[in-house]
Order: sequence, then C-alpha cells, then structure tokens
Amino acid sequence: MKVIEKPKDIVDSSKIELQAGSSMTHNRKRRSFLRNSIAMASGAGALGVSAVASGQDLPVPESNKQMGRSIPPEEYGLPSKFEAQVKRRRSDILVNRQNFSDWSMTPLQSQPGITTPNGLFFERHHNGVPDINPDTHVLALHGMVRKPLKLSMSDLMRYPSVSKFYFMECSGNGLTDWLKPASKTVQQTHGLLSCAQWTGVPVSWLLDEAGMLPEVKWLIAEGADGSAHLRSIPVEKMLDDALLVYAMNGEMLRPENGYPLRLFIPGWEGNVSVKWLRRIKAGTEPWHVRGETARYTDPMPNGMWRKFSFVMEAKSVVTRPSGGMNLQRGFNEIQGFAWSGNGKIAAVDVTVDGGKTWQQAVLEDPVIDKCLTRFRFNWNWQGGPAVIASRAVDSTGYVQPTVEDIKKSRAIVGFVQHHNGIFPWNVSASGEVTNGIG
Ligand SMILES: Nc1nc2c(c(=O)[nH]1)N[C@H]1C(S)=C(S)[C@@H](COP(=O)(O)O)O[C@H]1N2
Ligand SMILES: [Mo]
Repeated sequence: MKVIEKPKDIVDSSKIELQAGSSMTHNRKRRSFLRNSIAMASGAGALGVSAVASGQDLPVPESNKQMGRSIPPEEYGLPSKFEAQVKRRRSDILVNRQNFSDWSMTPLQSQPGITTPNGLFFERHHNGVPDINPDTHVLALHGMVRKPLKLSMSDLMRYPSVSKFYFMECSGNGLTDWLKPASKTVQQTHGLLSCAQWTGVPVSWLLDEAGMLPEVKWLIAEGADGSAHLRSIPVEKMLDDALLVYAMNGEMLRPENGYPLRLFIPGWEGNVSVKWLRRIKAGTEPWHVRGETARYTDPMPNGMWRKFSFVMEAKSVVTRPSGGMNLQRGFNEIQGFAWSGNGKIAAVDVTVDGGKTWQQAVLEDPVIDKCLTRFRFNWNWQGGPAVIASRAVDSTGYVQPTVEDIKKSRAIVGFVQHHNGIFPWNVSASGEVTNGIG
C-alpha cells in the first residue's frame, strides 16, 4: 500500500513538546522539540495541544452511549449545524439599495481544499437569478456559420463531455478595498473568487459542427436572464478552452451559477462566463456592448481606458491567518490560495515583515492550470506586530505586483477592476489580525 508521505517541512508531532493537561500529575520527560525554523518561544507546547496521560483522562462522550440518527429514505445532505457560520455573504461595505444587481462572496477563510462547495460558490448577477426549466431551454449557435444549430439540453448532454478544474474570479474582486473603508475578512476582501470542477462540452466541438466560417474573429454569448447579459469573446479563446458547462462539482449547476447551461471561459474575468446561456453568434468584430464599454475596462493614469482586460493575472492571498482571526504565539501554519489566468502557479513567496524579506512557501498538490493552488508556510510567531502577505509567480514568470507597481500603469479610481496587488494582513502585538490596506 502506498502511504501519503508527510511533507518534510511540516511539524513532526512526535517532536512537538505537548503541554501537560490539568489532570496530568506524573512527570513526563520533555521531548525535544526543535525543527528548523520552528524554534520554541517558551516552555509551552508549540501548538498548545494537551497530552493524554492515561485512559482516565478520556471521558466517554455522550455520543458513544446512544444510537445515532438514522438515514431517511432520501435526502440532500447538509453540513453539520456546528458549521452554520460558514456562509456566502453579501458585501459589508457597499450596501445595495436593491438586490437585483448584487453579489455574494465565498468564505475563503473556511475553505480547506481547492474546490468551493456549490452552496458557497460566489454569485454575481446583474438582474437576479432566473428560474429556467431545462426541458424547454434551447441553445442557438448562429451568425457566420454554414449550419446554424439549435440544441436542447438533452441534445447537448448526448455529446461526450470533459471535466476540468478551474478557478473563477470576478474582475471586481477586492474593489472595495483599494478604496476606504476596508473590509474586515478575507471573504469580504477576496471572496469573489471560487473554484470548481466544471463538466460540459467544448465550444469548439459545436462550432465545428455548425461549420463556422473562416472569417470569424469574434463571437458573442447571451444569457436568458433579466439582464440579457452579453459578452464578445475572441474566436481563438473560444476554440482554445471555452466550455458549455451544465455541471459543477459533480452535480448539475445551481440556479445562481447558470442552471441549466453557462459558458465557461477559463482564467478570464468571470463576466465573460455568461450564465443561463441561450445563444452564441459568430461575427467578425466585437459588439462593444455595455459590459465592454461602460464596465469591465480599466482606466490608465493618462485618462485613457483599456479596451479589453480579459485575463485574470496571477494573484494570491493568505487565508489563514486572515482578518478577524486571533493568533496564538508559537507555531502557526500560514495558508492561502494562489491562481493565475495565464497558467499554473510556479511559486508563492510569503513575508511576515511587510515585504522586507520573502521566503518560499510550499505548494500543495495538485497544481493545476488556471485553478486555485494551495500554499502553506511554517511560522513561529514570537509575539509583536507583524505584516503577513503572499506573492504569486506563475508559469509565464509573471510576478504578482505590489499596489505601487499597479499604480504606475493604472489609475486606481472608482470601482477598481482587475486588481491583483499583494494584499497584507496586519497582526497586532496581541495577535489580532486586521486588513493591512485600510
Ligand atoms: N447571464 C449572466 N451571466 C453572467 C452574469 C450575469 O449577471 N448574467 N454575471 C457575470 C459576472 S460579472 C460574473 S463575475 C460571473 C459570476 O458567476 P457566478 O455567479 O457563477 O459566480 O458570471 C457572469 N455571467
Ligand atoms: Mo464579475
């Protein structure tokens, strides 16, 4: 049998000096604990874990003495009631006067792996969530094609499918935090970011079937929601890796994420992944719709605006410790996510001194193209103020910029889009973690 090897940089629990429990009377010889950077700050156990002296220290829990809940004939399982605080949340900075153009954010501080559970996947709707019956939903492929196609959901699901892990990030992720006042938690600063395994049919297969004309340069996708959301997408991207997605994380899409069908454009701003997709039209020019002119473009210092900013460039954030948490002295594993719309994550550096020095974090497998990558870094906090941040490097060699770097090429005004700046968390002398931008 193959065992999962414990990574060498991880604290070896056999070498951690465990703190004596209160009922522990006998004298146990201290085991040595010292490993590389994880030097002990005091005589107390690094992780503050209590040792068990004998069986008597282990009372039998009530749950051992009763029958458990039985399985109902059928159900959709839900998380433990003790996890009730793990929820999607709307912004605590911008209070909308109406709820139709709104968003909710993923609790990244509570996400242990790279996939976001469907009930926690962030949402962004320009005019609410439509209620679409898959039995009557139709996808049309038309415009500059030889044979326009109309497909029902059951037609589409007869095609072979692929399943791919990709992150999705709204270009407005963090937009409140480069302005004042700043959000408190990583959910509020970075939660317009989620990651899932997406299942569907490559757009290229259907464009091939429809006989797309060689002159086609751009395609436009439209949603069946109240905002009739539209985006123009270059043909190269559509043929490269765009998907017609009907499922995420092993079940059909949730209504809020585009049920029964959405376009998925890997690595690009979430806005182009048109939900509730009803048609794709082929043409030669971008259509310059509202979402491409009044929104989703970036101002530059000279007052001009960029035409398109599709790709979400490399970015990372520390999720533990993060805003609202309280640090304990001694060993702390700094954890976070890194991602890039241009490829794989090659490295992540971590600083605990506000960027004076950087050290390389460990990347957790799997490291997937255009997908969230987990990183971790061992830190022995001795008390005293600290500023923690991470910096991602992707497979193209691109390094996540500082806020100052971004300001050189971009005007940071209004609702800042596509901001991938290095994001700091302040740690106070007493261990309170707060937004380091504010
Ligand atoms: N039809 C339609 N598609 C849409 C939107 C919308 O409002 N209507 N919002 C876009 C935006 S701005 C983003 S960031 C993503 C969000 O996808 P999600 O709600 O599944 O996270 O959907 C995009 N696709
Ligand atoms: Mo978005």
